[in-house]
Amino acid sequence: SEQMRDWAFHTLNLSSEFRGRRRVVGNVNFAVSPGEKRRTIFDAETGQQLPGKLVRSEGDPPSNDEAVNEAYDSAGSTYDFFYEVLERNSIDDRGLRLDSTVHYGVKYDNAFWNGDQMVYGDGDGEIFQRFTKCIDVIAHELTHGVTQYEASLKYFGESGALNESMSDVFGALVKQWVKKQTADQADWIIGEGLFTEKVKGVGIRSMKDPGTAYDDPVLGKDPQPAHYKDLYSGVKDNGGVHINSGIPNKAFYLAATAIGGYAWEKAGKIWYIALRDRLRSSSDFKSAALIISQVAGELYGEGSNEQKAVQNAWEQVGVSL
Ligand code: ASN
Ligand code: ZN
Repeated sequence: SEQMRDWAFHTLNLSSEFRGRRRVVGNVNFAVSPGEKRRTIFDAETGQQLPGKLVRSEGDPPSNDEAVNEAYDSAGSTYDFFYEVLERNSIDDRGLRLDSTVHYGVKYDNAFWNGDQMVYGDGDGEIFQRFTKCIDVIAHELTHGVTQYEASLKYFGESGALNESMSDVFGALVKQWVKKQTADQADWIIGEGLFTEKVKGVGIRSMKDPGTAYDDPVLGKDPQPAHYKDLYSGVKDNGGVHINSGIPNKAFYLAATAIGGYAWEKAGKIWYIALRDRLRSSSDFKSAALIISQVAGELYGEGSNEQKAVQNAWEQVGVSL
């Protein structure tokens, strides 16, 4: 019966508990089959109380509010990407419900994962438009949830920049997967179209050319380095988590384009297995480069073109193995 199949899955899935280091927390649901996503969208109505008023649940028809529908649809695409491409059942790999709150705060210029759910501001309309506009921004926030359940990369310094980079990597991959773009066809811009037309910039970060996404009188210039020699070592931004992520972002871009084809098929899989099974909360760039290169060798063979592409990519950004 249907119920037997669910129990069979969950019995099997329990053994995967010991595959990596897994935490068993959150809203685990034993009644839902793998691949069946559950989304709920809440409206904070410009307040800051979370989660806010429930406005759309799984299977409900679209709302009249485009932010609600964008949060719902892109959370769905992100779930589908992780399930179909990486065989992961939601953020915790146990079917966690995906909760999102839209219209958080007044003119709130950010989106974030708060440890339990996604939260999206409407933007101030001067610099930023609403944060649900971009699927890669939504997938970025959801990936913070995945990282929390897996490597749990400490949100400071190099481990924090790796945490940020993982969110950009899977943010970009979800967008490319939905658009069916190869590594060569993709723009590798995070948050393309998120700025208003007043801002001089194409998006919030470029994985292909870190440091070039914007150069604007109000915002200033994109501060991301593309090479380890330009690592930011100050204390701003948790030790530059959104700044130094340019370095591992560029390494991913270089590896994915050297391998060629759809970036999620090989490069994405290598990075994901490293995130799920190998990286630790205190991993730095050098240890991540080593681990990711090892995973490439395990998946595609020692000395394979895939492994060489990954090793070369890290060397090109100044992180020697
Ligand atoms: N949007 C930002 C991020 O996901 C929010 C933050 O600074 N944590 O990284
Ligand atoms: Zn982030």
